[in-house]
Amino acid sequence: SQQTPTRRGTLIVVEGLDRAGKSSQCELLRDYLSEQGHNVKYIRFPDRTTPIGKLIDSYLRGSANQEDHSIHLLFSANRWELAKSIEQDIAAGITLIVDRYSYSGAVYSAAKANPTLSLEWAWQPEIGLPQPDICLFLSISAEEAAKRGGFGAERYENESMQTRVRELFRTLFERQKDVCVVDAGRTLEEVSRDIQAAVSDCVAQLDTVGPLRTLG
Ligand code: Z5A
Ligand code: MG
Repeated sequence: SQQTPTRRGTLIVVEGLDRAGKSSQCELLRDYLSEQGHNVKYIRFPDRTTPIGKLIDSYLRGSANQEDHSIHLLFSANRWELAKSIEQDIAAGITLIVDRYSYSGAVYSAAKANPTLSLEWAWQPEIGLPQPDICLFLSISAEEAAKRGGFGAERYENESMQTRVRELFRTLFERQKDVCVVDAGRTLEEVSRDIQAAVSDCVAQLDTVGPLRTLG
Protein backbone atom coordinates (compact mmCIF):
# COMPACT_ATOMS: atom_id res chain seq x y z
CA SER A 1 0.00 0.00 0.00
CA GLN A 2 1.15 3.49 -0.78
CA GLN A 3 1.78 5.96 2.03
CA THR A 4 0.28 9.42 1.79
CA PRO A 5 3.09 11.97 1.85
CA THR A 6 3.19 14.03 5.04
CA ARG A 7 1.89 17.56 4.60
CA ARG A 8 4.71 19.82 5.74
CA GLY A 9 4.38 21.90 8.89
CA THR A 10 4.15 25.69 9.00
CA LEU A 11 7.04 27.88 10.21
CA ILE A 12 5.54 30.65 12.32
CA VAL A 13 7.71 33.45 13.75
CA VAL A 14 6.54 35.85 16.44
CA GLU A 15 8.54 39.08 16.69
CA GLY A 16 8.15 42.29 18.56
CA LEU A 17 9.41 44.76 21.10
CA ASP A 18 10.02 44.03 24.74
CA ARG A 19 6.88 43.20 26.73
CA ALA A 20 4.77 43.10 23.55
CA GLY A 21 3.52 39.73 24.78
CA LYS A 22 5.39 37.44 22.39
CA SER A 23 5.89 34.56 24.82
CA SER A 24 2.33 34.79 26.17
CA GLN A 25 0.95 34.74 22.62
CA CYS A 26 3.22 31.89 21.54
CA GLU A 27 1.80 29.76 24.36
CA LEU A 28 -1.80 30.65 23.49
CA LEU A 29 -1.12 29.89 19.82
CA ARG A 30 0.48 26.54 20.69
CA ASP A 31 -2.61 25.55 22.70
CA TYR A 32 -4.96 26.74 19.96
CA LEU A 33 -3.16 24.85 17.18
CA SER A 34 -2.90 21.69 19.32
CA GLU A 35 -6.65 21.80 19.89
CA GLN A 36 -7.06 22.09 16.11
CA GLY A 37 -5.22 18.79 15.79
CA HIS A 38 -1.82 20.12 14.69
CA ASN A 39 1.43 18.62 15.88
CA VAL A 40 3.02 21.76 17.39
CA LYS A 41 6.36 22.74 18.89
CA TYR A 42 7.23 26.05 20.52
CA ILE A 43 10.88 27.16 20.46
CA ARG A 44 12.56 30.46 21.28
CA PHE A 45 15.67 32.38 20.35
CA PRO A 46 18.10 32.78 21.89
CA ASP A 47 18.07 29.09 22.80
CA ARG A 48 20.05 29.51 26.02
CA THR A 49 20.55 25.75 26.54
CA THR A 50 23.28 25.11 23.94
CA PRO A 51 26.99 25.93 24.52
CA ILE A 52 26.60 29.03 22.29
CA GLY A 53 23.33 29.84 24.06
CA LYS A 54 25.10 29.78 27.41
CA LEU A 55 27.58 32.41 26.18
CA ILE A 56 24.65 34.54 25.01
CA ASP A 57 22.88 34.10 28.34
CA SER A 58 25.85 35.32 30.36
CA TYR A 59 26.22 38.26 27.98
CA LEU A 60 22.55 39.25 28.34
CA ARG A 61 22.70 38.92 32.14
CA GLY A 62 25.79 41.14 32.18
CA SER A 63 28.09 38.58 33.72
CA ALA A 64 30.26 38.50 30.57
CA ASN A 65 31.20 41.06 27.93
CA GLN A 66 31.49 40.43 24.20
CA GLU A 67 32.59 42.58 21.29
CA ASP A 68 29.50 43.82 19.33
CA HIS A 69 30.16 41.95 16.07
CA SER A 70 31.22 38.85 17.94
CA ILE A 71 28.02 38.57 20.03
CA HIS A 72 25.99 39.32 16.90
CA LEU A 73 27.52 36.33 15.12
CA LEU A 74 26.91 34.14 18.18
CA PHE A 75 23.18 35.02 18.13
CA SER A 76 23.18 34.07 14.43
CA ALA A 77 25.19 30.88 15.05
CA ASN A 78 22.58 29.96 17.67
CA ARG A 79 19.98 29.94 14.88
CA TRP A 80 22.25 28.11 12.44
CA GLU A 81 22.91 25.33 14.95
CA LEU A 82 19.14 24.70 15.05
CA ALA A 83 18.43 25.19 11.32
CA LYS A 84 18.65 21.48 10.45
CA SER A 85 16.27 20.46 13.20
CA ILE A 86 13.81 23.20 12.12
CA GLU A 87 13.90 21.87 8.54
CA GLN A 88 13.45 18.30 9.76
CA ASP A 89 10.51 19.20 12.01
CA ILE A 90 8.77 21.11 9.20
CA ALA A 91 9.32 18.20 6.78
CA ALA A 92 7.90 15.81 9.39
CA GLY A 93 4.68 17.82 9.50
CA ILE A 94 5.34 19.66 12.75
CA THR A 95 4.12 23.24 13.01
CA LEU A 96 6.82 25.34 14.66
CA ILE A 97 6.16 28.48 16.65
CA VAL A 98 9.37 30.49 16.98
CA ASP A 99 9.63 33.25 19.63
CA ARG A 100 12.06 35.88 18.13
CA TYR A 101 14.23 35.13 15.10
CA SER A 102 16.57 36.80 12.59
CA TYR A 103 14.62 40.08 12.70
CA SER A 104 15.42 40.59 16.40
CA GLY A 105 18.93 39.45 15.58
CA ALA A 106 19.54 42.19 13.03
CA VAL A 107 17.66 44.95 14.82
CA TYR A 108 19.10 44.68 18.36
CA SER A 109 22.67 44.56 17.08
CA ALA A 110 22.18 47.47 14.65
CA ALA A 111 20.57 49.48 17.46
CA LYS A 112 23.95 49.72 19.17
CA ALA A 113 24.95 52.38 16.64
CA ASN A 114 28.37 50.82 16.18
CA PRO A 115 29.64 52.49 12.97
CA THR A 116 30.65 49.19 11.35
CA LEU A 117 27.53 47.30 12.43
CA SER A 118 24.75 48.48 10.10
CA LEU A 119 21.38 46.79 9.61
CA GLU A 120 22.69 45.55 6.22
CA TRP A 121 25.80 44.04 7.83
CA ALA A 122 23.73 42.49 10.58
CA TRP A 123 21.34 40.82 8.13
CA GLN A 124 24.06 39.03 6.12
CA PRO A 125 24.63 36.00 8.39
CA GLU A 126 20.86 35.34 8.42
CA ILE A 127 20.79 34.73 4.65
CA GLY A 128 20.08 31.07 3.93
CA LEU A 129 18.28 30.26 7.19
CA PRO A 130 14.76 28.79 6.96
CA GLN A 131 12.32 31.55 6.00
CA PRO A 132 9.15 31.82 8.07
CA ASP A 133 5.87 31.15 6.27
CA ILE A 134 4.40 33.89 8.41
CA CYS A 135 6.06 36.55 10.55
CA LEU A 136 3.79 38.20 13.09
CA PHE A 137 5.07 41.51 14.43
CA LEU A 138 3.53 42.40 17.78
CA SER A 139 3.47 46.17 17.77
CA ILE A 140 3.13 48.10 21.03
CA SER A 141 3.68 51.74 21.99
CA ALA A 142 6.32 52.63 24.57
CA GLU A 143 3.47 53.85 26.84
CA GLU A 144 1.54 50.56 26.70
CA ALA A 145 4.73 48.54 27.22
CA ALA A 146 5.58 50.63 30.30
CA LYS A 147 2.22 49.70 31.85
CA ARG A 148 3.35 46.07 31.78
CA GLY A 149 6.12 46.71 34.27
CA GLY A 150 9.46 48.47 34.35
CA PHE A 151 12.57 47.45 32.50
CA GLY A 152 14.18 44.17 33.50
CA ALA A 153 17.77 43.73 34.58
CA GLU A 154 19.11 42.40 31.27
CA ARG A 155 21.27 44.24 28.78
CA TYR A 156 19.21 46.19 26.16
CA GLU A 157 16.37 46.74 28.66
CA ASN A 158 16.61 50.53 28.71
CA GLU A 159 14.78 53.39 27.05
CA SER A 160 17.37 54.58 24.50
CA MET A 161 18.00 51.05 23.21
CA GLN A 162 14.27 50.29 22.95
CA THR A 163 13.62 53.53 21.02
CA ARG A 164 16.27 52.64 18.42
CA VAL A 165 15.00 49.05 18.25
CA ARG A 166 11.49 50.35 17.52
CA GLU A 167 12.74 52.51 14.61
CA LEU A 168 14.90 49.72 13.17
CA PHE A 169 12.08 47.16 13.26
CA ARG A 170 10.04 49.63 11.19
CA THR A 171 12.90 50.09 8.69
CA LEU A 172 13.49 46.34 8.41
CA PHE A 173 9.83 45.41 7.94
CA GLU A 174 9.31 48.13 5.33
CA ARG A 175 11.94 46.28 3.30
CA GLN A 176 10.85 42.73 4.13
CA LYS A 177 7.22 43.33 3.14
CA ASP A 178 5.52 40.01 4.05
CA VAL A 179 5.06 40.71 7.73
CA CYS A 180 1.74 40.65 9.55
CA VAL A 181 1.55 43.58 11.98
CA VAL A 182 -0.64 42.93 15.03
CA ASP A 183 -1.69 45.69 17.46
CA ALA A 184 -0.42 44.11 20.68
CA GLY A 185 -1.60 46.94 22.95
CA ARG A 186 -4.95 45.24 23.55
CA THR A 187 -6.14 42.39 25.79
CA LEU A 188 -4.54 38.94 25.54
CA GLU A 189 -7.77 37.59 24.00
CA GLU A 190 -8.10 40.35 21.38
CA VAL A 191 -4.49 39.94 20.29
CA SER A 192 -4.70 36.14 20.18
CA ARG A 193 -7.87 36.22 18.08
CA ASP A 194 -6.07 38.27 15.38
CA ILE A 195 -3.06 35.97 15.51
CA GLN A 196 -5.23 32.86 15.18
CA ALA A 197 -7.01 34.32 12.13
CA ALA A 198 -3.73 35.26 10.41
CA VAL A 199 -2.14 31.88 11.14
CA SER A 200 -5.23 29.95 9.99
CA ASP A 201 -5.13 31.80 6.64
CA CYS A 202 -1.42 31.04 6.29
CA VAL A 203 -1.89 27.32 7.08
CA ALA A 204 -4.77 27.10 4.57
CA GLN A 205 -2.58 28.59 1.81
CA LEU A 206 0.43 26.40 2.50
CA ASP A 207 -0.15 24.01 -0.42
CA THR A 208 0.15 26.88 -2.89
CA VAL A 209 3.36 28.14 -1.25
CA GLY A 210 5.42 25.00 -1.87
CA PRO A 211 8.43 23.85 0.14
CA LEU A 212 10.10 25.78 2.96
CA ARG A 213 12.03 28.75 1.55
CA THR A 214 15.25 30.37 2.78
CA LEU A 215 15.88 33.93 3.93
CA GLY A 216 17.40 36.16 1.27
N1 Z5A B 1 18.15 39.29 21.06
C1 Z5A B 1 19.23 39.73 20.29
O1 Z5A B 1 19.88 40.72 20.62
N2 Z5A B 1 19.58 39.04 19.17
C2 Z5A B 1 18.90 37.94 18.76
O2 Z5A B 1 19.24 37.34 17.74
C3 Z5A B 1 17.78 37.50 19.56
C4 Z5A B 1 17.45 38.21 20.69
C5 Z5A B 1 17.00 36.28 19.14
C6 Z5A B 1 16.33 38.41 25.18
O3 Z5A B 1 15.21 38.01 24.44
C7 Z5A B 1 17.06 39.52 24.47
O4 Z5A B 1 17.79 39.01 23.36
C8 Z5A B 1 16.17 40.59 23.89
C9 Z5A B 1 16.51 40.63 22.41
C10 Z5A B 1 17.84 39.99 22.32
N3 Z5A B 1 16.58 41.82 24.50
N4 Z5A B 1 15.88 42.69 24.91
N5 Z5A B 1 15.43 43.57 25.37
P1 Z5A B 1 14.01 37.26 25.12
O5 Z5A B 1 13.08 36.84 24.04
O6 Z5A B 1 14.56 36.22 26.03
O7 Z5A B 1 13.28 38.41 25.97
P2 Z5A B 1 12.05 38.15 26.91
O8 Z5A B 1 12.43 38.84 28.14
O9 Z5A B 1 11.57 36.77 27.01
O10 Z5A B 1 10.85 38.74 26.13
P3 Z5A B 1 10.18 40.11 26.27
O11 Z5A B 1 10.38 40.71 24.92
O12 Z5A B 1 10.63 40.96 27.37
O13 Z5A B 1 8.69 39.81 26.59
P4 Z5A B 1 7.52 39.17 25.67
O14 Z5A B 1 7.80 37.73 25.46
O15 Z5A B 1 7.25 39.97 24.47
O16 Z5A B 1 6.25 39.37 26.59
P5 Z5A B 1 5.59 38.39 27.67
O17 Z5A B 1 6.63 37.79 28.52
O18 Z5A B 1 4.60 37.52 27.04
O19 Z5A B 1 4.77 39.48 28.50
C11 Z5A B 1 5.41 40.51 29.22
C12 Z5A B 1 4.51 40.96 30.40
O20 Z5A B 1 3.33 41.59 29.90
C13 Z5A B 1 4.02 39.79 31.27
O21 Z5A B 1 3.91 40.24 32.58
C14 Z5A B 1 2.64 39.48 30.67
O22 Z5A B 1 1.79 38.89 31.60
C15 Z5A B 1 2.16 40.87 30.28
N6 Z5A B 1 1.27 40.86 29.11
C16 Z5A B 1 1.43 40.14 27.95
N7 Z5A B 1 0.42 40.40 27.09
C17 Z5A B 1 -0.39 41.31 27.70
C18 Z5A B 1 -1.60 41.98 27.31
N8 Z5A B 1 -2.16 41.77 26.10
N9 Z5A B 1 -2.14 42.85 28.18
C19 Z5A B 1 -1.58 43.07 29.38
N10 Z5A B 1 -0.45 42.47 29.83
C20 Z5A B 1 0.15 41.60 28.99
MG1 MG C 1 9.51 36.61 25.89
